[in-house]
Amino acid sequence: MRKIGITCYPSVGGSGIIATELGMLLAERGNEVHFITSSLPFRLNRINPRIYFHEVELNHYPVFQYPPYDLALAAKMAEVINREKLDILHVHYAMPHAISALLAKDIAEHDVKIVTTLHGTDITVLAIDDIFKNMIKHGIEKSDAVTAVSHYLADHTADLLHVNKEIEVIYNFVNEKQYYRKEMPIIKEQYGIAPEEKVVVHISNFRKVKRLPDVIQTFQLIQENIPSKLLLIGDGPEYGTASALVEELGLDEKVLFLGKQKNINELLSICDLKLLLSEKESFGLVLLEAMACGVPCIGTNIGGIPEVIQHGETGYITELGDTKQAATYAIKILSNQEQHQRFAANALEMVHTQFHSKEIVEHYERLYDKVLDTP
Ligand code: GMT
Repeated sequence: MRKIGITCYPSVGGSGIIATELGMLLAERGNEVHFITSSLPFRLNRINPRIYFHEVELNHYPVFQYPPYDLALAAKMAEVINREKLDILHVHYAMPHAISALLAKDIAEHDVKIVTTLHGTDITVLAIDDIFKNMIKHGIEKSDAVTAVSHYLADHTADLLHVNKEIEVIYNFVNEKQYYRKEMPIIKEQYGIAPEEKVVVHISNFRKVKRLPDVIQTFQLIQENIPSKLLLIGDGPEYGTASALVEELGLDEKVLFLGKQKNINELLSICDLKLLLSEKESFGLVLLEAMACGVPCIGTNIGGIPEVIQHGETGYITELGDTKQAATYAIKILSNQEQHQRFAANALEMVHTQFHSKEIVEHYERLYDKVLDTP
């Protein structure tokens, strides 16, 4: 039995989902798991006596202009490393979590190995800011092992930071017990969607990089040819731009803004096609979630997306900003039932082979054992 500490951003987001699902699966496999996070991870929904939660408390000290999250986290990590005698501290994000972990390792008396997983946002955003570049490089090089969620991200990190460190690719996964297609036509009815209408979906945190206008413009072309509705699930800074565009294009009746939702698998189960037309995406976990629910996907030729969608097999890859091409592919899938069924079956097959949770968790365990065996 290994004693593993896990740190991530516990709020909604792919990295938090992966870290939490990984922790729950590791506990099911007999490991003792200690989440060290600023609040209870939102996906932590299963009871297991081997799962512990240690809250990083942020007090507002009058002398500090900002509460020092990274330092409070390091202090908490050091406390948990010592008290629980952790073997591994697995942090998600090089910046700031690997840096806090390195500091905690220096402070703690008990020896611990640090494993860092890169999810993309830390590298693509922070590593192009010169202030943080060397710090991220330091966090990566001083970790005992580093993983990235796609080959794209591993290569991009190596090119951008010239890191002297092997970066192992371990793909993301979904919890297959939660993500599967449930036939629930009642949900379609509740949202006012007619049985013959096709449902297109986009799920994200509505950041600019997710290119919501491209999603809406693609849908505009789709609905001219196929009776359909677009579900926009999530919320974020681009909400205003998206809703203005929907109004401008006269699509109010056809685009449903659902906001943040919990039971994504049930919503995905009424969907026929998923669009992810981002300009930055190291993996695109939402694609895998859709594929697990038998939904074919169209994504841009960006980052790790082509590693998740097999062009012409589970969906299509389009060039960034080419909404006409995306719509042509969408209409092709939605108007050909045989092709749709084949893509859906292929997508499920991919989830259960290339991205199977058991294989991925075992991969992480092998990595933990490798670092524990290295003096
Ligand atoms: O995409 C986001 O804005 C959220 C971000 C996160 O930190 O959760 O997602 C990143 O990690 C996910 C899990 O590995 C990946 O599926 C996303 O592609 C990645 N986002 C980007 O690279 C922009």
